[in-house]
Parts: sequence; structure tokens; C-alpha cells
Amino acid sequence: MNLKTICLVLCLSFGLSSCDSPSVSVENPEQVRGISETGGSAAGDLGPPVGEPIIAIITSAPNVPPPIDRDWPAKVIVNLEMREVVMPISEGVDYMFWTFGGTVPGSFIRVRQGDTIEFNLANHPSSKMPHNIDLHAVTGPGGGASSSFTAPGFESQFIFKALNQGLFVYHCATAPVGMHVANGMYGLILVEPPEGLPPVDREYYVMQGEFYTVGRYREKGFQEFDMQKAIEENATYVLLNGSEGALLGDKALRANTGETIRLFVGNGGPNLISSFHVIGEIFDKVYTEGGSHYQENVQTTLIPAGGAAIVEFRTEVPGTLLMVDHSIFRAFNKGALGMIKVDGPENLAIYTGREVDSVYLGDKVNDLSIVAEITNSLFTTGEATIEQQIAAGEALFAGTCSVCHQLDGSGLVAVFPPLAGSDYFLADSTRAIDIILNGLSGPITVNGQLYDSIMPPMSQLNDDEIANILTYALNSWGNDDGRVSPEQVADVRASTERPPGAAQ
Ligand code: HEC
Ligand SMILES: [Cu+2]
Repeated sequence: MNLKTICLVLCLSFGLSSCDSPSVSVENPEQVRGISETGGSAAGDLGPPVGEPIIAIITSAPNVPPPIDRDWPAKVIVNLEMREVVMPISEGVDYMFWTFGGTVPGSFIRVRQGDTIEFNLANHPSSKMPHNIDLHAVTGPGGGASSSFTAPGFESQFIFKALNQGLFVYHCATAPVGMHVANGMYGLILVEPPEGLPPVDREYYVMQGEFYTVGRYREKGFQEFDMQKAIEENATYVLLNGSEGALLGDKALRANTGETIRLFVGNGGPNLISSFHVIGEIFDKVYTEGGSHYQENVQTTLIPAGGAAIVEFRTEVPGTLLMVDHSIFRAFNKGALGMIKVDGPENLAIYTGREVDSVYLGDKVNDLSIVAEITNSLFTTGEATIEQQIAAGEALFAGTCSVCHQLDGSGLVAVFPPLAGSDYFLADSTRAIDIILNGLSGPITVNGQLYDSIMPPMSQLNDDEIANILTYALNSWGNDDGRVSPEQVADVRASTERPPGAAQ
């Protein structure tokens, strides 16, 4: 036992206040200089671990383990199990995720600078692949990867000291590395500074990552990983917390007005960098790249693949905040969207506007459960009922068509033709499929009124979605007949050529 340890033990037992400052070995001037001038890894060795080993509390997203209430370096035991599990990636779409702890992103690990971490990594016997872990918080070759190669049914152990404070990504680094990361093998480890982070009201864990599937975005059923798309960086899904809807509807993050929120935001990649933004908020502080200095008053922060940031803000007014990758097609066409629901009294001096509406939320308002219900029943019965199609179509119509044709289908005289009671629409529903897929331009007459405008093609919608929208429109606002099936849409899609520039 060296002098410092004795001091620490004494301090702990007697509660001496001199323990509150980081315990630096005074015999080593290098170390002292390290702290006062640059911080860094030299400063992070706070001596050998003190006291009984502690089993780390690890959590799955969006939850974060409690702040560390300890002012000495400890030995911390982290037990993490890698598992390959089939889970939904979107409504009605399943994917074989490879995980740290059974979830994507992997379990959140929280330690204190100077802690000695005993890492026990298990690979579940049902796994098909060997895995390992590279923690960016490790000072040492491979970040643990070379010591942690673990075959299915085996377990490995290595020990490291967390010398640098910060928010770090960990990921699997087994070849082919890109494939393991693309399948969801990443997570975050927070190394708290010795004095801890300033207290906040709520902390959450959000991590972006993109997925490459053989089928198109939202194509139903089990989807395989697509290596070629991954090499081309042509993501099918860009997601927050591993599945579309992980942070929407009932699963939205919660807060009250007047609270301070801290988000630990990571980006697993494997390829894309994230332009992380919260629609309706300004970040009061961003610990850029997960480091120890913060920038203030930030709108959008860049999070590299294999990097992280800590963002903090205070809620002022009630409503729904939207977390997005501001590479905005990713948010609205690939899934990179999450919600924070803020409850509390209005504050009209700060904001008088109304709740975020269908312009932003589209089909994602509250209706994911409906869409999920219909797709579930598609799996069990092979076919959705007309009621289920109408219910799913209503949400999609609100998000996609209502900006022009209006929520009640009435359109806008001489600008957008009506769908309610439209002689043109009701005359031919196959033509309507063609209009959605390929767009419409030039003069048409609807209920005796001339329209000469342009509707852009919406072929990014899949066959189910178009069938549901049209079935809804055929049975709403006084329209009382008709049904369109995904097969009919598929036929029209196959037999007509997309106009240049339209999604395939
Ligand atoms: C950006 C505005 C816009 C959006 C969004 C839009 N449309 Fe249209 N739609 C139009 C315009 C404009 C026309 C008339 C085009 C013309 O004059 O040739 C039209 C025509 C139509 C027609 C034929 C005319 C009629 O009223 O019977 C149908 C059917 C239709 N749209 C359905 C849809 C559906 C379903 C959606 C959602 C998937 C949709 N539209 C989204 C603007 C839009
Ligand atoms: Cu792996």
C-alpha cells in the first residue's frame, strides 16, 4: 500500500475533505503538470483501485446508469453478453441484429476516470459468429479487441484503466469489421471526470447507426444484410436506437418544462456521420466529440462515425421535440427520427405556436401502433382486413397527401383537386395508383373544374402504403366504395416506367 492509498483509505473512513480533490501522486511532478496544463491520460491515473470491487450497473437505451457518487478510483466489473437476435427494424420488418447486451445500441457503461475496469465479455452459445470489443476508452493496442476475441459459448476477460474522461464509443472489431458494426455491434461508455458531471434533471442515451438491407426501406418480412449496399454506403435505414419507432409515440423520451436534459449521443456508423439536431430546441451546451470542453448555443452538432457528443438543453415550453439527423432525407425517408415529449404549462411569452403537426410528423404521429397492427396481422393471416388498411392509410394520407389535398380531401379550388367526391378519382382507381407512382401534370377536369398543375411522383411509398392510402381515400369523406391491394400496386409499378428522377 503506498502513501496515497493509505491517505485515501483514511479519508474514506473519516470523511476528510482533502479527498475531494483528485488524488495525484505528489512525488510525480509530470503528473501534476499533466493535470494543470492539459489533463489527458497522464492525469487520469489516480492510483490503484480502492475498496471492494463494484459491479457496474449497465442499461439499455434510452436509459442511462445513475451518476457515479464516489470520489475514489475503484475496481469496476463489467459483465456484458453478446447475442445475435432477430428484432423489428421497422413495422413488420425483421432483421438479425448482432448485439452487446441484447439491444441496439449496446448497454450503456458508466465508470469514473481512474477506475480499473475488469471486462468480462461473454458470447451466447446460440451465436453463429465470434465477436470481440474495441472500446475507444481504452489506452492500449486494439482497445481491447485483441484480448477479447470470443467464440460462441465462450467468455473472455481483460482489464484496463480508464485514463481519459469523456464519452466513448465501443464496437465489435471482428472481421469483417464493417459487417459486425453494420449489424448493430456498438454502444457507449462514459468515463466521468473525477468530480462528476454537473447535475441535470434527466439523462438519456441515443445512438445513431445505419442499416443495409436487401429489400427496400419498409419492405415487409425478414430482411438480410446487403454487403454491396454497405460498401457503397447506400443505407436503407438510418436509425436512432436501432429501430424505426424506438423513440416515437409511446416510446418517446419524456420531460417536463423547466428541466435540464442531457443526451449522450453516439454514432455507431458504420459509414455515415450524423448532423444531430433537435427540432424545437437549441443546445445550451455541446461537449463536442464527447470531450471535456463544451461549446454553447449550438443548433446542430456533427457526430462522426465512431464518435459521440454530450448535448444539454433546458425545456421551456410544452410540446413534442424531434431528434433528427439533419441530413434530412435520412430523417423522413430512412427513419432517423425520435421524439421528446415535454409536458407542462404554456409559456406564451416564449412561444405561441401550435403543436408540431403533420408537416413534420407525417405518418409517425401516434399511429405507429396502427401500422404495426396491420403488418402483424399480415404476418399471421397473410392479408390485412379492409378496416386495417383504412386505419393505416389514414395515418399515411395525413403525412403524405394532406398538405395538398387537405385532411378532409376537399383540396383547394383551382389549385389542388379534391379527392372527396372527385369524379376523376372515383372513375378509375388503377389510374390513381399510376398517379401516385408516376405523378400527374397538365390539364385535367375534376367535378367540372379545370386543374392544370403538377403532382410529383411518390414512388418512394411502397406497395402496401399506396394500397392503404387509396383504400382509405376510397372509403372516406363521403366516398364509400373500393379497395386497392398491394398486388395491384405492384402490377402498375412493374408495368409503367418511372419518370426521370422518381424513386424506383
Ligand atoms: C404537392 C401537392 C400534392 C401532393 C402531396 C399530392 N398531390 Fe395529388 N394532386 C396534386 C395536384 C396539383 C393534382 C392535379 C395535377 C394536374 O393538374 O395535372 C393532383 C391530382 C391527384 C389525383 C387526380 C385528381 C383527383 O383529384 O381526382 C389523385 C387521385 C391524387 N392527386 C391523389 C393523391 C394522393 C393519394 C396523394 C398522396 C399519396 C397525393 N395526391 C399527394 C397535388 C398533390
Ligand atoms: Cu461482432
